[in-house]
Amino acid sequence: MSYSLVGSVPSPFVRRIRMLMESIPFEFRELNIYETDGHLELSRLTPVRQIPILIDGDRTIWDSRVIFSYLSEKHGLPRLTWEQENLLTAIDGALNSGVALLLMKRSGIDITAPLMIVKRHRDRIDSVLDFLTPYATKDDFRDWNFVTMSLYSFLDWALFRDVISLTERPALKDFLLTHRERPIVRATQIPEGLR
Ligand SMILES: N[C@@H](CCC(=O)N[C@@H](CS)C(=O)NCC(=O)O)C(=O)O
Repeated sequence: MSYSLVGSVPSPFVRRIRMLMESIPFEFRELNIYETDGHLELSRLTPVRQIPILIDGDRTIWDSRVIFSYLSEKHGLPRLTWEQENLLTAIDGALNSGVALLLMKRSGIDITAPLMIVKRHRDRIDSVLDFLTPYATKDDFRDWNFVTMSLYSFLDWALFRDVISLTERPALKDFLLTHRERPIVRATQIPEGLR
């Protein structure tokens, strides 16, 4: 076995790679990036200081989307269509905004306050969820591929962190229900105790 994946259990960027690697053997190196030791190890591995990181022998790959491309090439995974690339870009936009909101919350910023920075991130998430809703009712989103893995990881994480609500979005709730019982979804579940 050659791969090591460095990341944390709750991170949605890491989770989608763990899902992608369901049938690819790897060692999972868990890192708490918010603790001193974890942060030191992180800065040793990447100047960007973000997880996930994939280590393949002498090669280190940063960024989940690049890791996806790297593994796709090495393992001959199906290429994404340009429409799927756009869907991924939309999901990544929402993910980055979700992470930014969580970091603001942890920095003591009220993320319900009428602040421009908060509104920009919230609006981006809402716009992406509006855009994705019609797809969620189509057969495409019943497939299990990197797009649906990414969407599942985002929605489940954002609900867990109270960054979004799906009360008014039944189609997206149904999307989560469709995939919830998959063995890899269960195996990578965010433990309640991590809250
Ligand atoms: N574009 C990156 C984003 C990864 C990212 O934002 N990871 C978060 C964890 S979910 C992180 O490492 N944050 C570091 C920090 O907050 O200091 C990717 O796709 O891998």
